Amino acid sequence: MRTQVGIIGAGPSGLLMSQLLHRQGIETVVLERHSRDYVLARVRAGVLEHGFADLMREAQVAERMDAEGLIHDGFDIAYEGRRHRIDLKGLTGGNTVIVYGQTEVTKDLYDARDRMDGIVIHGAEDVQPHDIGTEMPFLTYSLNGEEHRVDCDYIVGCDGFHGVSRKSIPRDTLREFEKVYPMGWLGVLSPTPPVSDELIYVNHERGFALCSMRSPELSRYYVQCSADDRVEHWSDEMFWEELKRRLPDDAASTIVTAASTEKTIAPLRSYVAEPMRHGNLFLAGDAAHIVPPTGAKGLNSAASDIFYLYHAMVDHYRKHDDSGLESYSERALARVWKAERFSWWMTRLLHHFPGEDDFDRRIQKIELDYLFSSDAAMKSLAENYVGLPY
Ligand code: RFL
Ligand code: PHB
Repeated sequence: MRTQVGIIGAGPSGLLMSQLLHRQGIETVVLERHSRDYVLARVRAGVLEHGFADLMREAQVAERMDAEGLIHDGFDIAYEGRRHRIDLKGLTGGNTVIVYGQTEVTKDLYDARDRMDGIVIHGAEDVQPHDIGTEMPFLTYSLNGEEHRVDCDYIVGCDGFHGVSRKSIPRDTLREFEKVYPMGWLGVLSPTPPVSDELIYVNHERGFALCSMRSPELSRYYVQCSADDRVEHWSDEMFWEELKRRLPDDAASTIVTAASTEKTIAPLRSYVAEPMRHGNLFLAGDAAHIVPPTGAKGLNSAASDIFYLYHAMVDHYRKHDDSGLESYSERALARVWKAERFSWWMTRLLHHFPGEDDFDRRIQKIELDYLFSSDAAMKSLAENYVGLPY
């Protein structure tokens, strides 16, 4: 098979890239290791920056997001039993975020790919990029025991943190930065109305908690757990009890609980690989960088990579202008590092860190006191949360 852009991974990054390029007449083939049902069953992100929402509109996949997504003008941070509102809209001169699940984003992208007869190959095993340092890179994979080859101009690695793309860049040209946090997030999906109209991030002495949602009938809740904890250790009752202990009284007394429909533990990690290009292989999304979920920046940073790379590809094919491709890694990393900083800061601000001493706790307390008392500090939080400009 021959195509213009070979894409590894049919998560949100790969599907969005393929959809945007196809609309500009640029051919793509997407190779995905798992089945479509598996990809669609993953419950992950929930908060979309306004820039991401615009990119969904540009890709013409925003109809359902605009109809069913929940526009959030602010959120609460609960600390020492009190709720402090961060007025995103007021503090940023009118910007907001949209609460719309990653599962729905992925579903909308798949539906759009179907309508345009986009090629997405599922169950592709042993995907391997070759000759990425040359003008004629290609991909190989096996499907139902048969070997296949896709020749292309460029390869885009959208295969997430555990993918093959980043690993195919020579070790001595890749620089990695990593911080692993000594905690995880236990997340539950509950078919109940959210406890509050807006998200509540909780800093509690027993650990962080978060009240989020997917729709007016579907809630998403998290509690901080230890890094080596296991889902099997947590019955639903234990989860609800622990969540209620961490919530402010008004929320704890009104929350509606039910049997969970999904329960997972996510590790907390910051990670960046530089550069995001090697020859004709480009990395995008979780394949190149990871953030702890506290700032809701993972999917949003994947989207900004796609924005830069999509425009660079269009300039290449339409105007024979390669400047966007040349500067892709630098431009993407400049924004990625700001999301890394913000996510690290939010994580430090809101979690209980095992081993922290009295000094660390006082610094955290004063950082929160300062935040709630300073318009400038809240403005900084708000402009990062709604998303820095592309
Ligand atoms: P994905 O979603 O991991 O997709 C990668 C795809 O590549 C496939 N793949 C391969 N295919 C072929 N060959 C191989 N060798 C392959 N290896 C892997 C995989 O099967 C998969 O389909 O990466 P992508 O597309 O870059 O998207 C990134 C986002 O998924 C991620 O950043 C977010 O989910 C992070 N995240 C959040 N981000 C936000 O912006 N806002 C949030 O509110 C938010 N909340 C979260 C989150 C992540 C969480 N977890 C579970 C880590 C909450 C949680 C709990
Ligand atoms: C979610 O709804 O899953 C969610 C929301 C905000 C975050 C992280 C996750 O910061």
